[in-house]
Amino acid sequence: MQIRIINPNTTRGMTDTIGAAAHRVAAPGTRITATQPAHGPVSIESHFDEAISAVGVLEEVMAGERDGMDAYIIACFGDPGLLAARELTRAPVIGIAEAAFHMATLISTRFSVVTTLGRTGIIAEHLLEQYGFRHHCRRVRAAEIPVLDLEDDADAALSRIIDESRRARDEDGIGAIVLGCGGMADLTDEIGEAVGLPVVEGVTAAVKLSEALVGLGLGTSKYGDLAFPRPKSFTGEFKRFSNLQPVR
Ligand code: 5HY
Repeated sequence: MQIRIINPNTTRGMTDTIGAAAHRVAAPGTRITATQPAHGPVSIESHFDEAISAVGVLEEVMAGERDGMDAYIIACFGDPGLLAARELTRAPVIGIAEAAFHMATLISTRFSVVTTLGRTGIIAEHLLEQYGFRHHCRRVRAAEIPVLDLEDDADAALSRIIDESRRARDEDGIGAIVLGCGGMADLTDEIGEAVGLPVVEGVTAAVKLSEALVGLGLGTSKYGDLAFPRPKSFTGEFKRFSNLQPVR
């Protein structure tokens, strides 16, 4: 099977980190393609960044449909464009926040999230509510690091994430930590060893969930709100989206 894992920001180093983490856990028969949009924010740290990045995510799914992908992963902890992406395909589309929340509740009754900037914590809180995990999560914490520090100042970023994860362990009454950024995909083992709690990371969780869904012959339902978008005209620079037709 083929999984297209989409880093919604446009930082190639983070896309490579995400792709490498996905390859590490992929089953022998799973081929991973890690991509990023041709245009968009270099990092996603606000509602505005999320909104802009969603267009690129959708274009990557459209490209994946032409390439015959079996599943898609949106590798940003805000799951940007998730439901819109599901409208475009019969394949499973999984967001890394959604995947991490599901996995964390299978191994603990309470978890906390450790993300990058405190200002984006509300995005994770909205998703917890939307996906029905609000009562499982004790707190959404932030290491207060810019997303790209994960690439540009990795040692200092890791140290801050570990410190915040230890505070979560000691204060929140939890059984697991959820890492709240696609750029943390390569830090699971180091954080787990330093903190002494199970660490759930969304990229790798989404790879295994994608394999499970495809293996069960399950994909995005086309009945109801996730049916293909109604064809219509788009104007201006979005003219290319006019009268979209399903590829398969
Ligand atoms: C992410 N931003 O996973 C989110 C994380 C965040 O560029 N990739 C980004 O901190 O909201």
